[in-house]
Amino acid sequence: MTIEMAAAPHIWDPPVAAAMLGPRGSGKTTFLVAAQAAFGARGGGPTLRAERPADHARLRSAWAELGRAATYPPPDTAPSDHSILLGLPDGTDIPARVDDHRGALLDEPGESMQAEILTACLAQAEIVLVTVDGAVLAAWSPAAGAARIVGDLRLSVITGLVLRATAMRRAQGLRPPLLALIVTKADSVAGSAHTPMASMPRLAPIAFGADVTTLVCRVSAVPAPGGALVAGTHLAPFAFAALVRLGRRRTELAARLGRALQPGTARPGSAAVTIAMQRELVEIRGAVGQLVGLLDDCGVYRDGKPIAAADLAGGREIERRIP
Ligand SMILES: Nc1nc2c(ncn2[C@@H]2O[C@H](COP(=O)(O)OP(=O)(O)OP(=O)(O)O)[C@@H](O)[C@H]2O)c(=O)[nH]1
Ligand SMILES: [Mg+2]
Repeated sequence: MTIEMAAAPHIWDPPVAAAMLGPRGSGKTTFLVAAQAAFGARGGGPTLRAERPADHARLRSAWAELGRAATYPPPDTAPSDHSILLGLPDGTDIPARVDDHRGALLDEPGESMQAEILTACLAQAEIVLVTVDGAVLAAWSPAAGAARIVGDLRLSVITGLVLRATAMRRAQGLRPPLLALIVTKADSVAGSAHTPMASMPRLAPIAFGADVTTLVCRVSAVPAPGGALVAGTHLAPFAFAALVRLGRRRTELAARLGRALQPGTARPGSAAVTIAMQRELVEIRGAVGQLVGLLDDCGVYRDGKPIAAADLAGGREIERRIP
């Protein structure tokens, strides 16, 4: 049979591959702990759970420790990987694998063995989650110039690594990774005189270049009295990557469906394939509807220009093209 008839792999196979990168102490591990704490329980809304029970328990106890004694997770001495599930209110689980790289790596010389391993690892990532330390940002004044803070936030090192990973991906025919700039410790930023989010294009121009799709969000991990976390935008980076994947699939399906429905193209069995594609498009629309709201309060950029979250998944343009 033709490619049109071949069963497409399931949309979430393989899981979304995410790599977390940011300086030592910028809040990577705490972000993961807080994300699961805020959204770990099923209660009708979206959820974020570690797939492995031991991982789930470890993240939960790290949060309990944070709430009880304001003790944050210790600095990492090795990378850790987490298989997580972003659960949508309708019960759909979107799997992702998150590699949390220790920030100390960014202080090592660029040509070290570890940096080579890190670049190879980043080249596998569909999305790179860059933690931008909100406490460092809050202490900065834009009038002081960007050079020093770009160094403090390790954004120049990160840019170099992302560029190398992008080149490796291109050599394999893969797109550049999506980028999420996660401003952590948003509680520290709250009172600052400038708006750090607005400074991002100046501090991380790589995220606003041609052919790059970027999310800018902020998160905080300060437990409220009683231990609950004031829900924030912790799910946004995962929802963002999911929306992009859904948008690509939707575009591909809409084109295939358009071809299949052209008069004179019917082949044996094609009615079943057409119905399956239409059904999948309906499912995609449902998932998109549940994900878009998770990007409220975030900035989404493509080629350096702000776009609506719905446009990540094709938006109205693709809706018009679906037969
Ligand atoms: N005020 C505030 N402090 C935070 C927050 N999140 C993290 N911190 C502080 O930042 C420190 C470092 O956080 P981690 O999550 O361990 O940082 P990391 O990026 O994983 O660091 P490495 O493992 O060394 O790469 C914590 O020990 C806290 O002191 C936050 O939301 N608000
Ligand atoms: Mg860590």
